[in-house]
Amino acid sequence: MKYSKAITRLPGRNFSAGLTIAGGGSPPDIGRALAQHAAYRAALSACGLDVTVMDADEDHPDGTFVEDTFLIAEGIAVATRPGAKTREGEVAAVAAALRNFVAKLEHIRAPGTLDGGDVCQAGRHFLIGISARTNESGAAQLAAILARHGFTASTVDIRGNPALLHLKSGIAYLGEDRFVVAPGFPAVPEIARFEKIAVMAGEEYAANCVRINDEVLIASGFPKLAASLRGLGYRTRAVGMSEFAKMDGGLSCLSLRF
Ligand code: CIR
Repeated sequence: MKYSKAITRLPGRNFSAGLTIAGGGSPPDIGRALAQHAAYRAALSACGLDVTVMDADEDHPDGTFVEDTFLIAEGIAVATRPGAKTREGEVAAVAAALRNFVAKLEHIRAPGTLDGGDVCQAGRHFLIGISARTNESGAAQLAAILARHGFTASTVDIRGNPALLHLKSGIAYLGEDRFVVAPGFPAVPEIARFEKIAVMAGEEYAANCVRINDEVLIASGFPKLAASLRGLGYRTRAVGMSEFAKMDGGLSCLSLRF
């Protein structure tokens, strides 16, 4: 799939007040987070994307994780209903930014909840994670919208694996019938026929990588996965993610790509 655009949102001064289960360690440094965000945007541009940068949302400390607010796929834009109460208010501003690019927006409605991080597209099929953030109703609503557009969908319950905040914390689709899969990710019958690139223990965070046009964006500091990807012929581009990782954010969640 060829992408040409991305939407991103700057982290705000309140960034360290966001949700975290990883937490516990040192809080993120906002200066370093802004520098990493700039490098991330530069990487998206280098992959050929036109990058929109939204102002920080000082009322929503997790607002920089824009991926959770929308699901965008060929001709479809679905406003989510984030599963964390503190994140519900993030959607409206992203919807406004998207209206510059997309004619029609669809919506997940109560009692459904859905985070974009729980949705992984693999060609014409979507995996939807049932998680602490995405419930059965949200997944069913998204599956119905996707079906109207000719896509199929199935769910994966990740609630048994506390290391996975979202589905895409543990899995990424690269194209060419290939997934990157973190250790401990549940078996998914719908993707049994696909090739799986195993992420090594200790490199779990890197499973959240992103194929963008001819490159794979990967968090820096994970040499084994980078080497496996290069061995398969992918061009990799590493981006520093330390400050976003402290708030449980991965590479994919910092942008909406379309
Ligand atoms: C949260 O807990 O919602 C944020 N601190 C991190 C969200 C990361 N999003 C993602 O992986 N798609």
